Amino acid sequence: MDKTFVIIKPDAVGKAVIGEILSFFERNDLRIIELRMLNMERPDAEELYSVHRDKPFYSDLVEFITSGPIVACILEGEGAIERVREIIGATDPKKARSGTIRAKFGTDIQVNAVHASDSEESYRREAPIIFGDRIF
Ligand code: FUP
Repeated sequence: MDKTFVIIKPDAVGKAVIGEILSFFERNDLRIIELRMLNMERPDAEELYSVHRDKPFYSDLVEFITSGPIVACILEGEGAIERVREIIGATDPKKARSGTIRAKFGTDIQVNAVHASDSEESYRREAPIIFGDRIF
């Protein structure tokens, strides 16, 4: 079964919509098979966003994701990576299709409620940052 990695970011945790966001996934036949609330360590945040290391927004991104508690999970279901990307919507909440998580809960292109792996390769790099290699 396909799996993907999701983070509910500090803004959404602060808005107390963890349950609502998890419900989006459960309603769409994605099962939560790992779930953890934590404060992300800075080196882990740097690894999560390593593909953006050279971008101007990189340091703000690391600051933001380490600014408060997050909820990380692994979701399982057919076509999980692609389907979760559909459910969360475009990176910029203003451009996200209505009915998506980012359209409903996101604020702007950085403060956008959730992260989800965008490929199998990303999933294999990102999920162990929080859950270790035992998930494979
Ligand atoms: P996504 O995969 O939809 O999260 O989007 P990206 O991988 O392109 O971006 C990763 C994170 O960088 C986003 F969650 C928000 C942030 N970002 C900015 O802060 N500014 C930008 O111009 C683009 C992305």
